[in-house]
Amino acid sequence: MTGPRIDRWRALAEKEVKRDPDTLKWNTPEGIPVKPLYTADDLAAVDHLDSLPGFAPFVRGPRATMYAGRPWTIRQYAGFSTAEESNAFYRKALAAGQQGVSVAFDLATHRGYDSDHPRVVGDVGKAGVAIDSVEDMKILFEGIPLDQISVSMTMNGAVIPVLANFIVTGEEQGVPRGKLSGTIQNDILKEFMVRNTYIYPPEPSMRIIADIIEYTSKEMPKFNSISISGYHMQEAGATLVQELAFTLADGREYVRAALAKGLDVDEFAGRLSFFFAIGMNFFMEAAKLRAARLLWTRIMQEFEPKKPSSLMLRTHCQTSGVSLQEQDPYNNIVRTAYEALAAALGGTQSLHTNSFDEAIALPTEFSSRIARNTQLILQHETGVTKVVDPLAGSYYVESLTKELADAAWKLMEEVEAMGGMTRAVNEGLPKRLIEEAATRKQAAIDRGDEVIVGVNKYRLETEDDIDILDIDNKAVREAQIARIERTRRQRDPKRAEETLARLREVARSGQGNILEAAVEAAQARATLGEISDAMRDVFGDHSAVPKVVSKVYGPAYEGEPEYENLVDRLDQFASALGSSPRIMVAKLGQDGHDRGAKVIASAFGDLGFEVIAGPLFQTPDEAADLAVKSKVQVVGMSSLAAGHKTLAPQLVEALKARGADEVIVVVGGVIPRQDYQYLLDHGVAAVFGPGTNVLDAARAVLDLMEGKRRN
Ligand code: DCA
Repeated sequence: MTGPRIDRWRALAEKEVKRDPDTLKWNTPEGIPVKPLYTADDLAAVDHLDSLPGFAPFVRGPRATMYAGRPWTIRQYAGFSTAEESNAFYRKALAAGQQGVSVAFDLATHRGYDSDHPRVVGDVGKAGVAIDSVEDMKILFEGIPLDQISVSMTMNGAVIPVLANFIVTGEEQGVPRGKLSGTIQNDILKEFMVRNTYIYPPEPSMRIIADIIEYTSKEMPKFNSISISGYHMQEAGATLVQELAFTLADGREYVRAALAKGLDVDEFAGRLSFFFAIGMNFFMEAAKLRAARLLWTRIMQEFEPKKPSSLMLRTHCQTSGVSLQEQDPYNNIVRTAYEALAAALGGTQSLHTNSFDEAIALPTEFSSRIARNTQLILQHETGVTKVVDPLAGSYYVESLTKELADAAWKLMEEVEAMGGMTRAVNEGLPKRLIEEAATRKQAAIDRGDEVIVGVNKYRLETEDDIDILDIDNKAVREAQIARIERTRRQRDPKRAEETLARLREVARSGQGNILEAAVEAAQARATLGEISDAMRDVFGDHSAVPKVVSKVYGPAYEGEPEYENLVDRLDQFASALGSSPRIMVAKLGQDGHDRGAKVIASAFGDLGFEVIAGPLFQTPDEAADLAVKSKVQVVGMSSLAAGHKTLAPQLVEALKARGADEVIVVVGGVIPRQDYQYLLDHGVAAVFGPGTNVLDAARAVLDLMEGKRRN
């Protein structure tokens, strides 16, 4: 708005705050300047304003009536160690108002290992359900009619055996594959960027995706072949512009891969789906979903589909895991509720709301109930479902929608200039940009520029313990092994071997469909590990070289005495030592979440440590070998997936066995306070739980090193 009215507002605003109102502008982490006031003038440049829901470009929603016609699906993501326990949980949740199932698998399953594999001793049953064969899958869905309840499965690495097992389970339940509804995540590009539960290198991984799209488009018309996911990018620290741009660019790449198989775009485009995170920047998150639909239509128009549904972006959303805090954890209920509201106002098709204890462990029955009820209350009590896209026309939200769309489009153009997303991922561009954003965010939190209630401000003097779920990983593993053995004993070994040989051949020759071959192997009771290995024989394993960004954390602290003092202390310690102190940041087991490890490695490097970034998926013995070879004083083990009680003591023992008792072991990440003493009793020198300020951690590590040198 120009002219005398806005001048009068400026004068009044200046009087109120006693400074230029332009100083009230807030620059979001995306670099989008947010003004204190938006007016009708801000809409002048917005050209999507007169669209309607149900019509391209779908800014206002993919359906004409949206929630007024049918509310979003309440779809809680869960998996508890064993198929029996998970099944009981799903059945109870469905009876209590949940509307779809969403399966979380354990880390061993994700990475294509059977529960009896020696590399996964600490991982079986952690962070989800262990599935070794059709026998487990049948128990998982017992009493859940697969022709009525849609099932989403978060699986990317071992996507072929898991989907094959699901199809065979349906068949054996009497539900033909054509009637199965649901979604498989099947999004490998983001695994290479942030989540790391990949198995094979990028090229064969892209073939697997194209084969799944081909198979489901022909055989399973009600099944969504992929869930193109930005969620894990935001969790790893991406800004919303990065999340939007890289997710849609991934989508474009998958469309190209399917077209390269000779499919017609209208055969499969309507069954592509998306998955976004919803964090705490309330209006920006709602605007992000609107911008995503706008941009997806623009992208899909390039492929000239005939069906309107091919231009439509449909998405699942999950409230943000990283916004959950260990400190004062009931605050998480409030955070999740606001995030859920943003997802609804943005027009999501399906939603998971996190349980308040998920920052530290798998949810309990109590915390799951609150999470589910958060959505039920939103749907039944608040009235938000009664009107389609209620934020439409808001000066602020419409401006944000456009700004986000423009910024994301610009980043997508960069990716296109590199030759598309597979190339960009191979060259490490998205990973680097996301890691820089994550490190910048950590510095902003550590400095207190970004306030987190109960963590870096308004912290409680004492925290009460909350009840958390503890998994007896050993018992779960033993039970799984017994069942695998039984399955192997009871199957026709010749048939299992023949189907695996056929799968190997389809993988090798490039002729035929990999999923089709795997379905036969699953029918013959080949296990998940055997099916994965048949493809490993042909495709090999992907291994990434860990890279750490530098000079992002340090510059954010330029000139701050607290930071400079620590740098000086480290400098003095290095002089006394004769070299920079060396720390190895280790990731053990099949837990691929490495945001925390990367941020620590980057910040410690800027402070003056020499940092050795260990590769992902090491065993304790491999990590100890690398620590000894690298002559480190400290190993910092980062754990986000509950394997710490098994893996940390094994690491301590492995170091001892190599005569490296003097190496200090510290553990950081998602460690419940209840476990601290156990770790300290087993040779760990310090534990840094969620919300630890990085400078505090560095100071503590330096104290430990100085103590060791004095003794
Ligand atoms: N009026 C009439 N019908 C409607 C309306 C409406 N207002 N809104 C939705 N529907 C229909 C849909 O067309 C759909 O039927 P169809 O499959 O035959 O087309 C059905 O109701 C279900 O609605 P939909 O919006 O597709 O919701 P979901 O089945 O829950 O699917 C989706 C959501 C995002 C597409 C899916 O990929 C999904 O569930 N993802 C979850 C991923 C996940 O859980 N990840 C875990 C991390």
